[in-house]
Amino acid sequence: MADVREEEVQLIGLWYSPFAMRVKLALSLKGVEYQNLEEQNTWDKSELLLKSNPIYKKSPVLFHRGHPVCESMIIVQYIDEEWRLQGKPILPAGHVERAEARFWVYYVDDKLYPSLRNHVAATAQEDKEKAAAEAAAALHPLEKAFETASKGKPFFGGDDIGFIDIALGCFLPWIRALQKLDGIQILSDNTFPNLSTWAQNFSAHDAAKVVLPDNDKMPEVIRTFRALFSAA
Ligand SMILES: N[C@@H](CCC(=O)N[C@@H](CS)C(=O)NCC(=O)O)C(=O)O
Repeated sequence: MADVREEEVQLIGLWYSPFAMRVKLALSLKGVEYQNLEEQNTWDKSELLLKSNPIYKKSPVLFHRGHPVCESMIIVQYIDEEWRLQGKPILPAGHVERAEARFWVYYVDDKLYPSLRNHVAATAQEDKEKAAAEAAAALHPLEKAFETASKGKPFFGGDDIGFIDIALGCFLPWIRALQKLDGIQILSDNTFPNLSTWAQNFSAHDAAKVVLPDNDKMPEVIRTFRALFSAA
């Protein structure tokens, strides 16, 4: 079992996990060094993961001074609070804007993520198209929300990546891989002009470039998931 070291920041995650990417991105934005404790895969869970997130048994888990913090966007908030004097704030300054940002992050996980998960699990063409249409439908309110949150700036967070950017942006590698594999557009330029430009800005950001996996490696992950699902 990997050692949890009191003096260090450590992260249990998976390189292809959008949830682990969120935490890595927040740590990168704050300039926090950490030790990556890579899980083998989604199913063969390490003893440390089971012990440190006994309720959900899911990664990512962040250890700070030996203390485990679970749930990706709760971890991002923890990072923003703990390293508030480093980098720019991730959550907006005003409590109304903070509540709005938290609402959209909840929405991303509640509405967009399930349709992407269904798309990954789909093997029949009809199911793929249905899941892609559901994912696109979930993006529509975000296209509008971008205008309000960004106020004409490049990110939901304004001039820099913020809370909503982190939550949504870390699904981009999965969206791009699904589009490439199945040839069905989810985030099309015509339908989502704001989000398409935002996606380019997000992917070109230095912190995101360090954290987001190579686009070429992602389709293979989806093929592996699909092979496992159909075998089950
Ligand atoms: N809501 C969780 C989701 C985390 C999650 O689904 N993690 C996946 C890895 S991508 C996992 O550990 N899956 C194992 C399982 O579902 O049993 C978060 O935001 O951290």
